[in-house]
Amino acid sequence: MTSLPADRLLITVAPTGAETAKADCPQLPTTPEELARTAVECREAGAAMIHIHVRDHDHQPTLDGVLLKEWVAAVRESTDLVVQLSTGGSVHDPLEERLKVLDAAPDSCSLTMGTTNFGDDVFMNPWPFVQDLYQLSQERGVVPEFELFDLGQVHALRRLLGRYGLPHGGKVHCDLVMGVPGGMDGTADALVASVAALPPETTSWSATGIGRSTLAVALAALSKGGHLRVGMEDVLTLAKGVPVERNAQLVERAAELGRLAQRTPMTPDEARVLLGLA
Ligand code: KMH
Ligand code: ZN
Repeated sequence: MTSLPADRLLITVAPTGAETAKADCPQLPTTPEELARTAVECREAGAAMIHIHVRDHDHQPTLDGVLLKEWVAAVRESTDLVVQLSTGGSVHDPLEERLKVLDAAPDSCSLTMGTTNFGDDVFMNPWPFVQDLYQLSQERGVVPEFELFDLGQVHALRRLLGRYGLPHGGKVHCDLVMGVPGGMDGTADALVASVAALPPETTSWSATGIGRSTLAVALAALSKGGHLRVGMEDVLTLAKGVPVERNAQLVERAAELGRLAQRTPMTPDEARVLLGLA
């Protein structure tokens, strides 16, 4: 398989994140066993890739190398999902620790293209770090997903590709992360502006809208032919006052929106073709 039917829809699930406390949301998957169960359910619902943030035995965010490998193995043993590790971690993680995430040998890693105000915190991604992480991903054969929180970061991606060339596998996959307090708005207008500015090397892109912006962003992304990322990292309610009980509910909703737009969820093998992993 070298190319995909045009109707295929990549659904990525981001089930955990680093921001929500287990005590506030007991249904958040924060152990390898919970992650494996979540992965199986989300695969059945139409997800092809999983974006993972790891938690320690106290359910706190961690970049511990042993735990990272354990969580990657938990997903690989239970599903065929494409495994993407977050290199963003939490806003408190040091940059050196974030580079070491690639030691866990994921298929893909997130790579945020610039520093962003993140609520009351700052998500640090200085240019030297971005360059180091990108070159490391090329050396290790890990396919990056470029996380774009604002239009300036789209420009930075053009600069990065101009300086260092294409990622391992030759494909350029981006994810617009919208509606973060400090980043671009989660609106159709912001999505259209970002998509128009994507580098010409871009081969695929998805979008995710944080919180209340999730549906506006998903519908705009489908209208523009993009892919979707959903999950409890970004969204904790299905509607006002209706909590998400399982990540698979968000994947099911994304698959249903896709069906209305005449898109078919792609399999993990198709996602491997899309991302240059096949
Ligand atoms: N948790 C945020 C600080 C990523 O995974 O690469 C960063 C984040 C992006 O979630
Ligand atoms: Zn993340």
